[in-house]
Amino acid sequence: MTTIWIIGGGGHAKVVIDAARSSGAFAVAGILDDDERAWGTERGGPLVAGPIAPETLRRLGVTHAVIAIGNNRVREAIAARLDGMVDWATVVHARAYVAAGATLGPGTVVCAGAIVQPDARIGRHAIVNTAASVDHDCELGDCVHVAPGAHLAGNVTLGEGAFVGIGASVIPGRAVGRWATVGAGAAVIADVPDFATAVGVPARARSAQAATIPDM
Ligand code: JB2
Repeated sequence: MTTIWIIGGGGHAKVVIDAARSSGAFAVAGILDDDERAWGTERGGPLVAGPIAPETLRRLGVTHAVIAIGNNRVREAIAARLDGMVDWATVVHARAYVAAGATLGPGTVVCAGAIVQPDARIGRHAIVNTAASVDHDCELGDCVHVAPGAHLAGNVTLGEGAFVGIGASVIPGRAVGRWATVGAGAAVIADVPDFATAVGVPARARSAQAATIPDM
């Protein structure tokens, strides 16, 4: 069993802690979060021990971690900041299904009820959230998020940082571009360009003027 730390102490952390524990592969040592009001508080057992900083990792002897923050840009930034300092854990809930031949990158989380079918390839720090599905031969880039109940048919491509909202679906073979957003419940039947937002049934895309990058 590997001891891991959870990075981020909000709602998604609860889901990731549950997935990690259920898998039987991990013991959760604690949580790191930059919000000092959270320090010393607990999340279903593990305590928030301090900030997301190299000094904290050294002080606590953190060797393995997973970033449990829903925002794709924030996960990307934290991963870049800590890369090389920890090994990123790949967490699959005991009640998720990941088929033979599917691959999951370091730091990726597959939540309860999610399904990943054969030969799907998923990059680093991705989230396949509750009861989402990723069908055969899909290719998902780093830091994507397939929200709860969203479904990707076979051979779908998600570029780095793409977000597919709750209950949305993408028909076979379509591509959702880098850092694009698919709105809740949308039905994607045509490719979505990089950085665009696509909403509705069928989904219509509008280009973004600029990607919003949250503060670190
Ligand atoms: O820019 C940031 C930042 N933004 C939020 N930099 C750093 N270093 N930390 C950040 N955080 C931290 O992530 C906050 O301190 C907070 O503890 C945590 C985010 O918690 P929150 O509950 O707001 O979001 P979440 O990511 O846990 O959950 C979101 O995503 C999930 C997938 C929510 O939308 C959930 O409803 C959703 N299920």
